[in-house]
Amino acid sequence: MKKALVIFAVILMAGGLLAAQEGMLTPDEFAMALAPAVPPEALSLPEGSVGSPEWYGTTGRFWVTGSAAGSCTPITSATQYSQNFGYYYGTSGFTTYWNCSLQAPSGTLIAGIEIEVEDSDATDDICISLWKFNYFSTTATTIASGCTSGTGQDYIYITGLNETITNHYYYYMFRVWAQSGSISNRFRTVFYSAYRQISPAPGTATFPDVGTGFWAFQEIEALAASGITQGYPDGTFKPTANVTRAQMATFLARALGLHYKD
Ligand SMILES: [Ca+2]
Repeated sequence: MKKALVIFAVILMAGGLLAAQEGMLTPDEFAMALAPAVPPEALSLPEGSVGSPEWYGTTGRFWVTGSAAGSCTPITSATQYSQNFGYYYGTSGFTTYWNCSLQAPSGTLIAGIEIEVEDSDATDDICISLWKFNYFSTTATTIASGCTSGTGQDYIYITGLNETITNHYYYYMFRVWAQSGSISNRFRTVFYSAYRQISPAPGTATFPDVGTGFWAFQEIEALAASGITQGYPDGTFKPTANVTRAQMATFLARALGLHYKD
């Protein structure tokens, strides 16, 4: 009898807790709220590019593709350029060059680059470099570079890069060059693979109740810097308080940049 009373009391307490939390997100609702509401490609990818479903999150690698026709331009007008089934090549007989744009949001971690090529020239090769230019000093730095070798190679893939895009100081560009300037060395598509990152933590805290030693300090500061969270009117963040549906709706609308149709 006593045991039955204890069980009944526990059930009552659980019911009370559930009632107290009415209006808050259940775990399932929370997971659904975080699921992508728009196709990943609708985010800030450059025109003509394709992002993989792994665009979200900091652990999933994604690829961005640029076609030779859409992203690359020859750098001299004196050289004749031609294309065949989307492949670009020079016709001058000497080395020909193209510049290809690379657009990525600041904080993107470039992990690798790839170029689709056709090399059927036993003597000369086709090469690619990834460069960054400092806006203020106009100096160029080579981040990665590679060439085909011999014949039969149909791509160049360079991995192991660790370059964080910082658009405030640099702009980025692929340089492609074909040593023979003939159809024997041609290219069609350039790629980069990357990861998203969370901004490094600042030196001082925005909220007095989220100090620099708090376990979620970096993430909360990143949300605040992005305008997704603004804290309470008294300036605090209340990191251990529950999230209401209204607060979650506000976070999601700000994070996804939701707006009404034209
Ligand atoms: Ca070759």
